[in-house]
Amino acid sequence: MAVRKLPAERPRPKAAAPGVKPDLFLQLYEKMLRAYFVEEQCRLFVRAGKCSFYASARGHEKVQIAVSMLLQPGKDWFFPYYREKALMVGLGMPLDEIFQGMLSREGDINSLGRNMSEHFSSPALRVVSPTACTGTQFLIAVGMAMAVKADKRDEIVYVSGGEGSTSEGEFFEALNKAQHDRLPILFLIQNNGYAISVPQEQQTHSQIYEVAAGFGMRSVRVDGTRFTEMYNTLRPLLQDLRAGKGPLFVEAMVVRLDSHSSSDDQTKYRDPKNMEEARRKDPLAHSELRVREMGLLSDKEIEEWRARIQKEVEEAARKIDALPYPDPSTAVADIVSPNRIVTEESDPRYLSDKPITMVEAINHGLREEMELNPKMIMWGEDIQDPKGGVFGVTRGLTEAFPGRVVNSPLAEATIVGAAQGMAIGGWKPVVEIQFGDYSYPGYMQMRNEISTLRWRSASGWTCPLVVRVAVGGYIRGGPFHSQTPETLYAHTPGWLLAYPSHAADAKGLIKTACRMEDPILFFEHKGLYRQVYTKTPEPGPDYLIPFGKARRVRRGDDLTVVAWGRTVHMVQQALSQVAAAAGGEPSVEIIDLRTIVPMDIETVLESVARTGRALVAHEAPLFAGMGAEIAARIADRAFEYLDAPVRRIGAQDSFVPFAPNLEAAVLPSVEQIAGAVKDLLEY
Ligand SMILES: Cc1ncc(C[n+]2csc(CCOP(=O)(O)OP(=O)(O)O)c2C)c(N)n1
Ligand SMILES: [Mg+2]
Repeated sequence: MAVRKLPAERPRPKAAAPGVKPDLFLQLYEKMLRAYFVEEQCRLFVRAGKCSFYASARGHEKVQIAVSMLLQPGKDWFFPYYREKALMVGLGMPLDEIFQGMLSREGDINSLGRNMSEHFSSPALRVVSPTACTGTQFLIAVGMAMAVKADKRDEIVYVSGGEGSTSEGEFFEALNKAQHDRLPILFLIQNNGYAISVPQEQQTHSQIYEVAAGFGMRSVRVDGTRFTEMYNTLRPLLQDLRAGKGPLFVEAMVVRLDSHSSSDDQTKYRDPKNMEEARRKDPLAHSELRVREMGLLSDKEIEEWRARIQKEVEEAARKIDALPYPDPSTAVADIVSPNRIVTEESDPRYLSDKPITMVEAINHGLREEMELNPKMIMWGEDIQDPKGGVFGVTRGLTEAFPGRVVNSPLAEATIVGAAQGMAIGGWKPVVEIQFGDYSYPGYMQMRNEISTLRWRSASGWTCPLVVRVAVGGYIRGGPFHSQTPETLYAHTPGWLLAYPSHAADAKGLIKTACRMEDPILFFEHKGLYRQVYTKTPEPGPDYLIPFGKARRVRRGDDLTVVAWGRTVHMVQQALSQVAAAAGGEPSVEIIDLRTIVPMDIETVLESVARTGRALVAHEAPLFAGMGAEIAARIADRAFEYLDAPVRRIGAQDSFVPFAPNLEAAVLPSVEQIAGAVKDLLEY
């Protein structure tokens, strides 16, 4: 596609527009040309079948480049979305890197071919790898702005999205948190009037910049296809932002000159008149006109600039196109850190004989880690003193560490999304989800963003953080205070998952979690928090338990029972029942996994190879539960040692009902476990 034919040369008024120097126009024009030829080249790659996802930024390029000129590349932070090639050009991302990302070629620093094209990432430019999810970026940027503010740095966090993405709930959460905390964040909404085929009037009743103003935020609307006014409007506002005057919201009205993406054909839903109107606003054609009107370049010079930049772009494209795809052996690298931090369980060096509860153990572990790491910070619903969490786990910590243990808004996506951003910014968030049942507003962040960050950026970006989650039933909590969503999270690569069953393990594991380099889910069974049978003497401050090392609760020769969390104690009770009935202790080995991811399957297999029988007991529903995974591994690798089928005990495939007898009918019971133990021993 050629740029529209330029109008005949006009008289040359030499003066530039007020407040904008001529060389700024030339800088803008040069970058727009470069972005244009990159788009043209990508279009060719799509046609040749070399690039399967392409989202043209034509029509958005002026605002993107203007912003790149107003912010400070390498100093400020960028959370872009998928339509920002021109921003990358504006920031000075090398053409090689742009084409490596677009073509997924070997050495691609954006993602090593893992993330989709158009999803640019560059640690050097502080461009944080985006996902394809619309709207998730806002909260992560908020978290980064929290980090910048906490560090008292004069950096700005830029986050952008289309107008369609402002219908997502997380957008509103982000505005709320950003304004509440007066964060140094620039929201740039590029309103091109369409979300794929959906026009804005079907999207929202309100004007987007007014929505932001409604949150109390400084908010402006600008014409993103024209430079001078936009530049002059934004410059002082961004200076204020850098000076700490709170967030800024900019709705830039732009046009989408091309289809939504290479998979879309806008002629099917936009009429020719509408498209012609958009073309009349073509930012590049307008800039060429202005450059000529202002006498900055002659026609001949314009032709020379075009030829020079086109050549530069085509050469880079050709060079990268000649590279192979990344080696397939690299496809699953970078999912978790290669550095395990703790590999051996240390001596507990108990502080005294006095037993402590799990609540105390976790609280003390957190306190010790807060003392060690001044960058560790905690938030969650109600966690601040004097309440200290609905279960009291963080009680006393706000007082001990003023400003570092705070209440969050009642918004789980904010809790985990902001944690991710702050972790990227070098802090160590250890946040609380009050009930596992309510982790789901944060699930998008946990499933698509946090989990994939290290992998999708080829370790360019990481977010070590801990999400403590109160889980589990048997507390008469009903369907929405009893869930154990371990399977959901264990099935998401990138997360490590701990699930302790007693006080000493809880302390050793939470301390390790606070030091690890990965996102950690720390499941705390609320039915165990204060149980006498989970009490142990308190391990000392150097006690660390590695992830992926199970604990042998007791030795035995005839059956291996694998459990974790509350079921560990149920298995012990079941064995007492069996012993009472049989008049003697059965020789049963109990293995407490302690961490579900990574799973210490070797200890399980070694045990099953000795006992020849296996039972897995868990609280979550049986269907597709962790028991299925463990049983499958035993069947695969210890089949020849088995003297009986591998059995599983779990909850019924239901929700947890409220009435006590109904709850008991759904969740696994000690009697069921005892029955399974007996059956297997007699098999
Ligand atoms: C959470 C989520 N839902 C749906 C999609 C599919 N999708 C991708 S882009 C898009 C439209 C986005 O429009 P807008 O935010 O206006 O940005 P634009 O593409 O117009 O720049 C949709 C529905 C997605 N990527 N993520
Ligand atoms: Mg749009």
